[in-house]
Amino acid sequence: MRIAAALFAIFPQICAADVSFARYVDPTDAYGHGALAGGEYAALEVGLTDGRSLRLSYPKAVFEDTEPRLADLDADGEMEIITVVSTFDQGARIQVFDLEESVIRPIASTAPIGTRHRWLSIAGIADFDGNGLVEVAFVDRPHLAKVLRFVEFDHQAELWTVTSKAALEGHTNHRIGESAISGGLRSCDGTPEVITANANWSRVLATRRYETRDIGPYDGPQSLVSALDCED
Ligand SMILES: [Ca+2]
Ligand SMILES: [Ca+2]
Repeated sequence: MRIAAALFAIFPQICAADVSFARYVDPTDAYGHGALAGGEYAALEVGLTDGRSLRLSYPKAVFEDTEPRLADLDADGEMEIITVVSTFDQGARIQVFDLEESVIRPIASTAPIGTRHRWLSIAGIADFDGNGLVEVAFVDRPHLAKVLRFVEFDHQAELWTVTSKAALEGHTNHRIGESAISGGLRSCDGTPEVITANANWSRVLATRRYETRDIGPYDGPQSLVSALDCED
């Protein structure tokens, strides 16, 4: 027992490797959507704090996103990995993974949009309504439906639940064919807000606690950058 305890003290990472980084790898045209330029990947790579790296891929789906996002959704001190997975026949969904004994494990997801070549773009991750649980904000079909959705992730007794908290029409954060997602998360006064453009890219919108307000004209990409910098 003493030896085991001593080894754990010296090499805690052997017993508790955590997520160090995550990235999408292996760009692919297998899905052939092309909405997000350069944004379709065959695999997710997760680096561990002990130096190892793991990979995960799907036979009939791709990662369709700019980058995986790390956030501790259940406040247990370990990062979850938030991704966008697009299946060839059902389109995009938010897919969350964690590490379980150094295996990338899918733990929670939204329902897929339901149609091939229909996408969603993540806008921000925070506790947007202050109830202690984290929501992921995303634009559902930023070129078509343009709905800003908030979904809450809750982890209780080994069970993850995903709950829709709000659906607000008239938002977008991506133009078809661009490689980046525009707007995002800001917190100018301690309350998280999502910055988006309105549906026809003429106004900048700020949404806090599921209420949207118009904060000025959209005069090009700099308008959203300035808003993220709390300059409105
Ligand atoms: Ca966690
Ligand atoms: Ca919340």
